[in-house]
Amino acid sequence: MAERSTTRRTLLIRGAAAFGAFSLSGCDRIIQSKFAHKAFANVDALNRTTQEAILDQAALAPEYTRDDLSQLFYANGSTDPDDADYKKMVGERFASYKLVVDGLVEHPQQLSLAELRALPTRTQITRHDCVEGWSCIGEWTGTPLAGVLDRAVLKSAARYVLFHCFDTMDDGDLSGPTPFYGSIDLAAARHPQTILAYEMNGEPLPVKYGAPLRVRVERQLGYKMTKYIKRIELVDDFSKFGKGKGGYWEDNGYQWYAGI
Ligand SMILES: Nc1nc2c(c(=O)[nH]1)N[C@H]1C(S)=C(S)[C@@H](COP(=O)(O)O)O[C@H]1N2
Ligand SMILES: [Mo]
Repeated sequence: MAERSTTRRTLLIRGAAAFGAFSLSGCDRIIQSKFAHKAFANVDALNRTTQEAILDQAALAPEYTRDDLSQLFYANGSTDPDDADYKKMVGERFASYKLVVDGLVEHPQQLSLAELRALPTRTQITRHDCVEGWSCIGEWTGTPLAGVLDRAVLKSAARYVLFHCFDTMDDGDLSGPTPFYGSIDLAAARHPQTILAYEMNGEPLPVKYGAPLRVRVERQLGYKMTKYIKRIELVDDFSKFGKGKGGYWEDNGYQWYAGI
């Protein structure tokens, strides 16, 4: 499948077409988050303030048991990046992978997968809700992002965590491939369920789901769960990245704050 070159329209069509398959795949339509969504559909800044006021950002997302795991977890957006540097890393099973943490930090980091695995571990079984209307339950193992930020020691000006990725998106226009990126604020970054996941369902994170490292931001929608992370940059402002809205999907119309 040419997952990389999908436009929003084809994604939406595919999302709708895929609905029928979910009862078979073990994934389901979003139920709980529907109200929050509809109610705050359009306005961005207002949306964010309102949602932050109404939703308790510190509350934990529900956790499930292994019996609840979706038999088939739907994959969305990039699922097989064909970017040259990424392909090379897949070929060597990410042996030379180093997560870079830099920007507004006192101690920039370069962490291999072995080093990330040696940090405190957290496993959680949670429900992933995609804005297109499907949900799947998966088990994620990784290290809390808060601990990684603490190692790097944030400068006081740091306000957002920006994720730079290996994958690029082809929007079908003449501007060429757009690097995928995403961002969250420090409250989301320090939430106890926000982890840099290197395992899914007890196995090393498959390419489809964001190998070698993706973030889980369990109180927000699927498009905030950035996959294929190569660099984490601490910034005071994200307006100078991409088209300025804080992420690839946000640049294409989705809201920056996607609380559920
Ligand atoms: N790097 C990257 N991260 C991404 C995307 C993407 O295309 N590229 N798609 C997002 C969307 S819209 C969703 S719903 C989830 C899908 O994660 P999954 O493939 O594990 O289901 O990843 C999110 N993170
Ligand atoms: Mo999504």
